Amino acid sequence: MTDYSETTSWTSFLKSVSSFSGDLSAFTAPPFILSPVSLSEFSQYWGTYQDLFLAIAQINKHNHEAFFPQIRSVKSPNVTRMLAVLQWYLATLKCQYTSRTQGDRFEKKPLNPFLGELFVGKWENDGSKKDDTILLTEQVSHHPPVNAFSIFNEDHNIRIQGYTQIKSSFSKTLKLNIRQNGHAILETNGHSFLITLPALHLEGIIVARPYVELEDSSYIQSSDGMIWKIDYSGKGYFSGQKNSFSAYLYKNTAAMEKRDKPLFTVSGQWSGVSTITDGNKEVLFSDVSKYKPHSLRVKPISEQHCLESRKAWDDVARAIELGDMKLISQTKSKLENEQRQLRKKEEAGNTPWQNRWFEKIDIIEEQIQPDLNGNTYNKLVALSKMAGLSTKNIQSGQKLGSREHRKCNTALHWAFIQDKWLQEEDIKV
Ligand code: CLR
Repeated sequence: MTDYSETTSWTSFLKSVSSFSGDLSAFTAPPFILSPVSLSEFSQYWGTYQDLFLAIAQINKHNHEAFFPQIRSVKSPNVTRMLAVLQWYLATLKCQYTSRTQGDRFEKKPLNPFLGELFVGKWENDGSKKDDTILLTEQVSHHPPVNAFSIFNEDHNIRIQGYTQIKSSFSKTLKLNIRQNGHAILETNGHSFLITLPALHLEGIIVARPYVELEDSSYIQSSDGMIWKIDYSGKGYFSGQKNSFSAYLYKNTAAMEKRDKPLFTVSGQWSGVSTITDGNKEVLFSDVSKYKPHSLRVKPISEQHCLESRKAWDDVARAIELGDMKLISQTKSKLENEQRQLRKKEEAGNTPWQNRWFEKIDIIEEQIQPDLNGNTYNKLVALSKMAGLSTKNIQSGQKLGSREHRKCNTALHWAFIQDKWLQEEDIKV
């Protein structure tokens, strides 16, 4: 294990961090902390556990009792579906937040996606083409950076779409705090789920071995009324273990606000083992290490479009792998200058960049009505309302009455426009 924390490049990096302005891309970090992978690839973590994802769509009133045989008190398909959603969600957390730090690896600074950058791929399930799950990712904004994604499996009738916009700040103790705006919406067979994005921080920066820990709470609101409240904590908070959580299932938001007894409580490590109890017996809920991760199939670079992430960043990625600082900055500058030229041309010609598969929707101006049978954005409004959460452009999962909610006046959200994908001619998965 190399000790990078003693190097002069790290010490000077730490110095530059103490005068941090909020824009992570502005840093010149030493090569050993640079990742050759773009942040636009992170959307794939939502789909890594295909079996758990597709299982959510299989639950119905005839078969639901077969899903969690160890849990005796599950009586309805809706409760079973909520359990399945949590089980899948916990596995996605493991991917999102620990997959890059297995063994003696540590979190690195991902490449900062350019406007219009795309990352697409598919998970091949039982081999038949119809059964593939498709991933579409688009960098829909550069300032501020916003990454939108859509994952769908037509055959199984399940889809998830969402977007993230991260805000970061360094604390005095050199902890990097990350807040996410955005959400994910899961839809299957007439049921929908609003998933809020957790807050997190990076620890281990001083010793040059950063890793993620989640904090505060996030929610999963179901269109059937039930809601999961998930509380996160790290080592030495209310448990001695890293990646700890407790999730409480309530029959509705009112029961959650009144702190009624939850229908179920699941607790343990989101990156490992968790148990479930209905207040009586406690049994195993999930052991993430037992599930098989499915890898995403991405076309070889030679077959990719120039907007596709791996093709666009190829030279930079290679320079990072070589650890050649000069080559890294040369190749990066080339890409960044091209982007700057493009923006200038757009401005001069009054022809702004066109988003590809996503559209920005102003839910205040369009006065979108809460409607669980409407499109995804009517559902966003309806589910947020059920959960008592704000739909404004603030940190994901904030309450209606929160200070942030009262201070913010915009509610612009990114929506996947399926027709645009159906009409797509240049990009193939
Ligand atoms: C992006 C959205 C994903 C979940 C996710 C996982 C890990 C986060 C990442 C998000 C944002 C960028 C991130 C990363 C871990 C480390 C990295 C915070 C939230 C930062 C930028 C690395 C900084 C390294 C410096 C210390 C050099 O769905």
